[in-house]
Amino acid sequence: MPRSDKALLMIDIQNDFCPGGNLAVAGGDEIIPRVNTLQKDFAVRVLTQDWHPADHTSFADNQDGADPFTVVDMPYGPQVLWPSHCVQGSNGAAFHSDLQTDTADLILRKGNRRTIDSYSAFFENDHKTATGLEGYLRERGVHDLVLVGLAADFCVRFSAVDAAKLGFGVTVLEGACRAIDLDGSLAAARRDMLDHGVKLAD
Ligand code: VGL
Ligand code: ZN
Repeated sequence: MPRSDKALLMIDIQNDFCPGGNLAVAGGDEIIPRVNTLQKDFAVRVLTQDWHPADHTSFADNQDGADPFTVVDMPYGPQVLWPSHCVQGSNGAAFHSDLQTDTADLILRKGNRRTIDSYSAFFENDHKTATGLEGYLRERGVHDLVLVGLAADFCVRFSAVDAAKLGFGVTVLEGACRAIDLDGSLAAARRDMLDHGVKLAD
């Protein structure tokens, strides 16, 4: 029997983050067989789903003439402008069809408010507005988390750091993640996770 106080957090394994998607992460789909197998070892399984309205302010398309992958200042801090991705209800926002989703306890959607992005599964990018995931995990008796998914240097990173700050034991399985790696963002993410006590394993 898997330990009841351990949860597997599967971050944003969606078509737009896989090859052919609007914000494709190299090799994003390669992690799926391992993620499916891992689920058997966890009593609590959570999927997150990036879920933006088409007019989301993090999309370069919605910021006059701005190029994707540039950074702008938002009221809540710096924000990378992304190609439009994971638009609510679109095929790009759907989970990859090879991902086993029937086995999940919870699907948490994030980034659904127009004017604020949410990389972390716990807090929006103001680092204050809670998604409710902390309460869910605590009420389920979860103490330890294992994170896998996309992208290692954005949503996995910020979810892992927030979880560690909240006092969960956190491990990121790097072999079951893939990164965007924008201007050294993967190295910065690894440093940040280690500095916050996140364990990095393969
Ligand atoms: C993500 C950029 C924008 C992610 C989501 O899942 O890492 N990255 N939205
Ligand atoms: Zn997004």
